[in-house]
Amino acid sequence: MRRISLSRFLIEEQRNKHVISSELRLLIEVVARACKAISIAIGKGALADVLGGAGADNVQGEAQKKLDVISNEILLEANEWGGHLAAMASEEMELPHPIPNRYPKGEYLLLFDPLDGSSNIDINVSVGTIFSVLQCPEGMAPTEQAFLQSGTRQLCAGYAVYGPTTLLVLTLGDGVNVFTLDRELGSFVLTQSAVKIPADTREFAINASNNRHWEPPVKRYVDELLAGKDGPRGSDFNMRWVASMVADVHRILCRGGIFMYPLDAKTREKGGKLRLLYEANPMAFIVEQAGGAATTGRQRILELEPANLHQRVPVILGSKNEVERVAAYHAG
Ligand code: P6P
Repeated sequence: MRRISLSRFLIEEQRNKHVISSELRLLIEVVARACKAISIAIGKGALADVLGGAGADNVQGEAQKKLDVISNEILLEANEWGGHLAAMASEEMELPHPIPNRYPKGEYLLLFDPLDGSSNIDINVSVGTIFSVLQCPEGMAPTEQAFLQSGTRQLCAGYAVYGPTTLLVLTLGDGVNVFTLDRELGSFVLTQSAVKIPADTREFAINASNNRHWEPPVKRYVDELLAGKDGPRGSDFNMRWVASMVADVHRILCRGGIFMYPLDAKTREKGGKLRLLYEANPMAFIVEQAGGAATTGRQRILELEPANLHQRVPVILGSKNEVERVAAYHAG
């Protein structure tokens, strides 16, 4: 594996394959730099008084962690001056963040969950940043309406996972590549190219405490896995649930698996648990680019037409054959 920097990778993608513009290349580099700063802030933990609650709830009605607010601020400040964005939207902000008039505006829209899985922060479990890039529609003001585009319109999506190592996982619509933060160099270095998710798996991820709330297709699917080699699947299955989507998705990217946060009696009223625009869509784009599949159970996530910025959606993604089986059970 040639050890090239993220910057060189992006320049070569731009020069040789024309998959990105120089403005989009700048956007990705700025986001990557912000993720480095978030990684450093998280790494200080109790030493820098950044753990614990921020003393307020976010637009989702969830108690904000100090690092939720810090990560959000880092991404806003890193991106607002560069001239590449029309606006930004975040899980932590009710409305889109316009680019201040003192800075030039660009053609791209950046959406992010600045710190996903932050309930794990205080127990030192991996968390991450998820981001997605759209084009601002020609002649449209960069208000909420401009962000309401289906996931198939994404130009780029990625996540950083802050774990034993800090990784940046990126797709430009041309496959999935993984970069590892070299802390001595201070830059992300290409460590895995053209990632492929195995089509089959013996590992599933779901919050099993919701079992009594599941719809019949999900209950049937999970019961069959739990029945193991004596059951209809004829194999034993393993279960993992980190409760940090970035960590669970990254495991699936590395060794296969199926991740499920399905619609259930608890989340039905809200439409699901996870957010479409800055969690499900970027992850679905990455998973499909790695040969996996991503569905609500009833339709392909990337084809959903968003109704609002913080819309929630059921998510079933990962190894293609398993995701298709769950979708078939819903259709049946
Ligand atoms: P539960 C984290 O809060 C998150 O949004 C995802 O990262 C994660 O997969 C899910 O919620 C965990 O939800 O209900 O198991 O705590």
